[in-house]
Amino acid sequence: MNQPYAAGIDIDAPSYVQHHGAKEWVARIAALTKPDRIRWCDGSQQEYDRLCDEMVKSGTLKRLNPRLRPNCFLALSDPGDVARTEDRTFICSQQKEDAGPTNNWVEPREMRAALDKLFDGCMRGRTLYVVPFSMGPLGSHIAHIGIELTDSPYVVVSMRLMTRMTKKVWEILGRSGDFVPCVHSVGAPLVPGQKDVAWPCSREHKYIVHYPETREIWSFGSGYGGNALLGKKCFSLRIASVMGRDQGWLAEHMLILGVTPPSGEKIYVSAAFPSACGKTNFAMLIPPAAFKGWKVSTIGEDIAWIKPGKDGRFYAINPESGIFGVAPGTSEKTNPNCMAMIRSNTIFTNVAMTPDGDVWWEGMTDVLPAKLIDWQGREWTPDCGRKAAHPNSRFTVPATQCPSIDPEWENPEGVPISAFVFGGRRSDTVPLVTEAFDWDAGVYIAATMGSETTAAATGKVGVVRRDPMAMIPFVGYNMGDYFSHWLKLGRSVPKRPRIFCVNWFRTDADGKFIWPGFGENMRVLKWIVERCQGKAHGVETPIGRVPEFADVEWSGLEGFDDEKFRRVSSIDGSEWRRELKLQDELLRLLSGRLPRELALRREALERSLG
Ligand code: SAT
Ligand code: MN
Repeated sequence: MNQPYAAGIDIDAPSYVQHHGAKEWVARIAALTKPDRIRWCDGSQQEYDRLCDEMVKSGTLKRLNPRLRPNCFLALSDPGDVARTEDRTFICSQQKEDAGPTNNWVEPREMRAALDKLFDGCMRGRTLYVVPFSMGPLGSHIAHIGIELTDSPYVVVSMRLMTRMTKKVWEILGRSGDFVPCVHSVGAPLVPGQKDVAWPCSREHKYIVHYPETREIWSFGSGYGGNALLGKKCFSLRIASVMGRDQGWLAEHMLILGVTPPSGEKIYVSAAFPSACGKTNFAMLIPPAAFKGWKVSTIGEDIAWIKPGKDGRFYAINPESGIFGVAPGTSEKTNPNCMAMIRSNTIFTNVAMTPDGDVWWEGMTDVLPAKLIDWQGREWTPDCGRKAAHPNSRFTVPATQCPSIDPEWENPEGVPISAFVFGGRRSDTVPLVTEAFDWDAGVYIAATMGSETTAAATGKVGVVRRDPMAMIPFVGYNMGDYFSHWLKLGRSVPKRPRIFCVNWFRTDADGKFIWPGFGENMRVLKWIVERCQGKAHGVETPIGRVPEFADVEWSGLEGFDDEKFRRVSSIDGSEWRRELKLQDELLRLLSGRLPRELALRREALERSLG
């Protein structure tokens, strides 16, 4: 049944769309945003190819050299639209307290009024695309469905890579199934005859808005990454964290990897790191040659949805089906699996282009190319003093292309998790690896984890920013309540995972990393796996259990002696007493809703440090 929405045009829904609520919603949004036309996307390859062709014609995409990068494209964004905008991201719960002190909040009625004005006519001259998608394998009891309405074809093709975007979603929804409505506009209407730009966005207004009670997402003004691909951080973390709180599961900013030791006794590990800590590299780690018979496989590299299973364990899925990874720093040395993954069928955004139509970014090769077109479309030479690729430039690619993808990665039941790992970037204080004494102690470690800011993010280096569970920009409700949810849920799961804390980033007096990192992180991972299997030895310290030098596999790593090991793993009482004081800033901020267990754990820690 088609419905007129404006000037007698109807929404022309395909017959397989049976969901009246969804059709009404599309009609309502179309009446508000006033697009020139509506396209119902089916997620097919033909549709993807057609949209890419259209974007090549319009100048939004460049086709890369088909010999060097078959079926790959490059998009260069507006220089003012290059990353998620956390200061323009809002959690609009009815009560301010329910968003909590770590989120931006605006009263929902006030926000709706502001957005109504902005969205009115914002798609003029453009096409409204209706994008049905599933986060998680179709039909999995851990998966959920969303529909994104967007006026950006770049978003449509990106959503096809990042989510299960298919018209089959409409079958699953039937006449009345639940979905998360996601409305997105680049916020750049066209007047008749106005020529479009390659990367439309709004210079004046950016809003990334979540209504947790009604589970809606509204995004205005940006076409970039997590601001616009609403299945990612907006749905899979901010809204899903609220769903998880209400329904008894976890939506986490975590990679999921499998480790198979030579014995064949495979286990799965889920790990949370703030951005710029090498999550994608860790998820695709290749064990050093000395680790004969060990295998690491990838389930996901950014987000995990984790649900208690009937057997008393946690089961996790990767809700995404693609990878939206940071390009700079990715190389044959740091992540060969990733380099193989992005050889074809990849959309690159804001990287540099070589004269022969390939891509390049800082860190890709030791030798700099003599000439490039940089991410702003300008000529670049090594001595020009500018970066060729934007520091937050990206590749978007189907996860199936990852050489280390785990055979279970689409298992609708998920995979059982044996360990949670939390890590930040710390030049001192935090040792290479620690195992928490128990669940509550682990939640404390995760809740108080911090990471030093990198110049790219803030312009300031070395300031510790608290980033609980690497979720500070992603929890859709009060962070204190989120800690309570973790404590409670863990207690209800008899075979809960062990919790570990890692830090690859301790530096020496010259500011150089002491730990070699990358594939060598396998040495730490092996200890974690063997702790879970009850095999490895560790010693107690005030902050948790740690390996001694002899507990770690060193074969094949020349020159890393016990003196170096001491420098990456020592625990200094005075550093830790200072650390507790720094942690207090966060605990005080959340004091209104901080669970008692964490306050008690803080006291116990202080006592044991003496
Ligand atoms: O832009 S995204 O939010 O998808 C990636 C990130 O900032 O972590
Ligand atoms: Mn992320």
